[in-house]
Amino acid sequence: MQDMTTQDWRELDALHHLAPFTDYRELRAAGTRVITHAQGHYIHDSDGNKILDAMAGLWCVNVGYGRHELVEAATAQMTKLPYYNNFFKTSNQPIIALSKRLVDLTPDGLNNVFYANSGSEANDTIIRMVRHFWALAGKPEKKTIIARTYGYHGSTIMSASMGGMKAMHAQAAQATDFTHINPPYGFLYQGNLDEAAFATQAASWLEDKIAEIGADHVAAFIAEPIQGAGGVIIPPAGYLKQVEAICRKHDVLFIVDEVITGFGRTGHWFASHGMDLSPDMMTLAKGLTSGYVPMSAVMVGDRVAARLIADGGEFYHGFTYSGHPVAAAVALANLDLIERDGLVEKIRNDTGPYLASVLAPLAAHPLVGEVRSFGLLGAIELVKDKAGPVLFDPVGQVGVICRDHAIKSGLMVRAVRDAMIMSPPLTFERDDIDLMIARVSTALDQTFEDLQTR
Ligand code: PXG
Repeated sequence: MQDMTTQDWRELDALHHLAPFTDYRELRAAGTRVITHAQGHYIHDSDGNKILDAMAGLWCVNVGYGRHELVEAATAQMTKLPYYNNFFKTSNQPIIALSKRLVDLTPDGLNNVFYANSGSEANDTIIRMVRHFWALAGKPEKKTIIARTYGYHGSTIMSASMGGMKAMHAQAAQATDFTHINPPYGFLYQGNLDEAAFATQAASWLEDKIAEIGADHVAAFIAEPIQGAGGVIIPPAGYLKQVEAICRKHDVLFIVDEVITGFGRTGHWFASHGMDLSPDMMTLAKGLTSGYVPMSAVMVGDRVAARLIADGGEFYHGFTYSGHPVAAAVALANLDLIERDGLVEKIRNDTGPYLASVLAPLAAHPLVGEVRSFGLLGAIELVKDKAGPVLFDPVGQVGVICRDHAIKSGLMVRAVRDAMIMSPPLTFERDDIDLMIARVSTALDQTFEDLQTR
């Protein structure tokens, strides 16, 4: 396969590979981009393009590419113990060490960890644990889980049903006992309310939903502190704190999905710290290993864990690779790097505020309805008319035009509806942020020009 050309790779890919979240006919007509290698903050393709990765892979390569410490941790662990299961009264040293580390890093009260391989599996685990918990508590009718429109919790049938992506539900992923409320999406719903009033209003949507279903049928509420795949939706200050109080009042478990927001991205180890939350359970994945190998985790709070341990009997759930020693070794090395490089503090005190400051002027661009950021998560909403604002109709096309201009100019960003989304590696320096913003600005100008001639 050494002498294959890019065209050969494309053709072979088109023959056999069904990629995730892909329109196959469209991709086969257009041809895929073959990524060959990556270093630091750049990915390289087989056409020789070098692209600044403003998405950290898919919100996950938080320490950047080519970190030899992670490679060495994997190599050493593979040499010593590449695999052993944790099913039959066995465990392994890296997973024991990682569990202690995660318990120490996450908010108080989350003292037990269940491992899986993806965010989807972790959320499936949560769904089972939550329902099992209420059954053990003698309230099996407490089954419904409330989540939010545009929430993303994964792609297995259960996690996609829990998520709020309608297109996914339409493709055989609408299990029962899930329901959704509107997200605290200020750009669409805030109107003339100030931030505090909007926080209270958005939180009241949860209380309304609990009243509608009846608290004795509601098992849990789950939320991403900042909705990532849904478009970097940043809640008004205090919203989740109010939501947590509503959960407590109605005896509904409060769950946070920190798959994207965890491990420093928001300038705190976890967004829950910055927002002063004490969740009953927490989903972790992506940045846990910086994407070098798959791994996810469910942090289980004391209330749920105590019940499972005391009364649960055998928990009939787990995966071949639950608690994989190589993934655990990589996760530990990754946490070491985040600590050694001071990435959490750097985002909180330097690069996070810097990103906000250089994004702000883009709000003046004729295409831009709003810019927002939180730590190293950023979004630029494109609009047809700033007054209103008036969205494009149909939604989604202009975002793709802008994203494609950005990629052509050497910047990997993502479009969600008509928002340009950024979630760069946590190792981004100010000059990487400058280059990212310069390339996004150029893409905005090019998109604006395209629209004049359309
Ligand atoms: N929770 C959250 C908050 C996520 O962002 C998952 C769970 C599921 O994780 P796995 O590892 O099963 O993919 C995610 C994943 C996108 C995109 O287009 C985002 C994700 C996955 C795929 C695409 O932005 N997030």
